[in-house]
Amino acid sequence: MSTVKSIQSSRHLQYSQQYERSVSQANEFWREVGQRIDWIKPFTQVKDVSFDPKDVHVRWFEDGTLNVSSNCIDRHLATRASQTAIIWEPDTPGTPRTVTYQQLHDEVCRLANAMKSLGVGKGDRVMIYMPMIPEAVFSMLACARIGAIHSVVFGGFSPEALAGRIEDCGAKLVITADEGLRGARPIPLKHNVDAALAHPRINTVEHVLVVRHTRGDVQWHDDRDVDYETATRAASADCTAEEMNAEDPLFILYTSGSTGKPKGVLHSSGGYLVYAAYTHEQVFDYQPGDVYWCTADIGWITGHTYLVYGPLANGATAVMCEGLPNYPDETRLGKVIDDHNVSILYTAPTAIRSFMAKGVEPFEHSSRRSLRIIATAGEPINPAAWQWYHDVIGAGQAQVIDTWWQTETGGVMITPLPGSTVLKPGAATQPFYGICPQLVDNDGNVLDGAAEGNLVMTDSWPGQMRTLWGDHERFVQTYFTTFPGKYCTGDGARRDNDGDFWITGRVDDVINVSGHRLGTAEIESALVAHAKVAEAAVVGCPHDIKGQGIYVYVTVNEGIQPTDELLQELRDWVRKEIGPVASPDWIQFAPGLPKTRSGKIMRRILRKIAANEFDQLGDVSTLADPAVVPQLVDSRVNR
Ligand code: 6R9
Repeated sequence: MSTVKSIQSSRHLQYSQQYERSVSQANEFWREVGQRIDWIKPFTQVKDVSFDPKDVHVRWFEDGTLNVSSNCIDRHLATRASQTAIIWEPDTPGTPRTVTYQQLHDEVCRLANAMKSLGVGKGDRVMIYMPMIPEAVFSMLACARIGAIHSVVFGGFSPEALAGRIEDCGAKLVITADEGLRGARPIPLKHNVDAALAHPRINTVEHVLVVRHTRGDVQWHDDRDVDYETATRAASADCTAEEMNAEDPLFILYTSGSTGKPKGVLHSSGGYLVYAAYTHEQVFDYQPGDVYWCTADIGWITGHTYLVYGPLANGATAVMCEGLPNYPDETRLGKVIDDHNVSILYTAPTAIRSFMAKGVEPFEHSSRRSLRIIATAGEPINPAAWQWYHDVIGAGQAQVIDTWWQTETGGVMITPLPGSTVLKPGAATQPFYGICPQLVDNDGNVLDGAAEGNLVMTDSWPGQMRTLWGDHERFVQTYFTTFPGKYCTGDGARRDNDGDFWITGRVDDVINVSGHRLGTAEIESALVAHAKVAEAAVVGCPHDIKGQGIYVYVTVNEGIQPTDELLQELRDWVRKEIGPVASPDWIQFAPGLPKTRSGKIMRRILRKIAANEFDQLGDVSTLADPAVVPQLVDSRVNR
């Protein structure tokens, strides 16, 4: 034990020294880190950044050129052509499919050539709406190879949501599959694409490339739909990688904000890849030979950075699982770990809590001895789930790494580093190298020492988003005006006496359901679009498994009866408008909503009622009609 401690303290010293240098000599530090990827033309400029609201810009390595797909594939071929890049686990347990780096090269090149012959080129946008199959990874890398900008949409989003994103980015091509599978349940992806493209306002899509995955029935439009297999088999397995500028966009990923429609977060090629590869190595202590499993869907940023770009840039062997890690039952997770000798596991607190609810028995069927690092992301992890992750899934021997970050940050920002940080259940602990977090109060005053406040960043890092697609003004407004000159994360955090950060959750109207980010405004606007709804207010509410659940208050139009049928109708409506991810957990018919005299809904009160915290409603006397509060308390949904 004492040796372990002394190793830890010496590594901790290493972290402190390295961190100190990474911020005091940031240019030199990132110049060195930037060498870890292959540049076609090496960069000379490291950084050109301003957070000043009058002129926000973020540029890294801006005179360098590279290709992201060559970095993830070609440069490994000399030494790892026959090494497995991807181990794919099908939804229903069966024979896993493996893809070597050579095969990855050939598949990506064929697809890149097929895309070119469909007229897709540098700067064009390609929508990827795919199940978790290797072709999804090929699609992302094929875009990168020819300089097209991909935008992956999670398969759990509806045709409406997909249409909105296609329209926003003006996609030329959609890549999809006939169906996806999640726990043996088919997801009608191609059908959803057809429905999205039926919207008259969508007129940019020329082709839909379709992978025959389940071979389920789909409608076929000869003038538009192209069979993936046919198109790629006809194409050459060589495709010269496009020389891209470091600042050329790599992808757009839509994420929810506190207001309005989803935002198209734009990431760059050079800075993003450097940050993805470097954090993947450092945060997970990735070493050659490790088998690494990230359970995130590629529809989320975690899937982008830590299932695809980070691991492949580092030449790793990555496990990709099509379905749910608890399908057909809770023994699956452990079986996959044992079968492939997984040494690094990265998952979400919500998954851990759902395993925890089923107890330890399923884990008696596997040893999980191969695990060295077990990490989480996406939402705060409660100490009980942290401990369970460590004791049961990690068999008491793996280190728990709780990583805090966002779609916007591109990679992990606040995290323990294996072996060098003293772990605390529930704490994201220390800033990663080069990251400058600060806590400020609501007036922007800097809080020192042990304190709780708004989490902001005072300086840039290479993985930072560059803008919002087509709306730089909204980018500036959303992230740089609340605390001028600083990047506002939208999260609250507490710093303890050791300087460790504990993330307390969103301070805005974003809710986090099973690690999926949803804007309350988005769900509200879907609800009020229903003919029977007059008004709606949505709040997050504690949920044992999901972290937060969706609690909806609805007032109905004159003459409409608040029936159980209507409840179901509204649930189905939200699923149709946004997708199953946004399905309300609780809906309460409300006679009225608590509003200020200026008409602003007091969500604070609605949150307390939903959470059964009636003694903490605070001052309600400023409401236009305080009498609605006891009525809402009386008619609340029993949870
Ligand atoms: C990577 C990802 C971002 C929001 C973020 C925060 C929450 C993520 C967390 C965490 C506490 C952690 N979040 N990781 N909260 N501890 N380790 O999830 O990106 O989907 O954009 O969500 O998720 O609230 O602001 P994204």
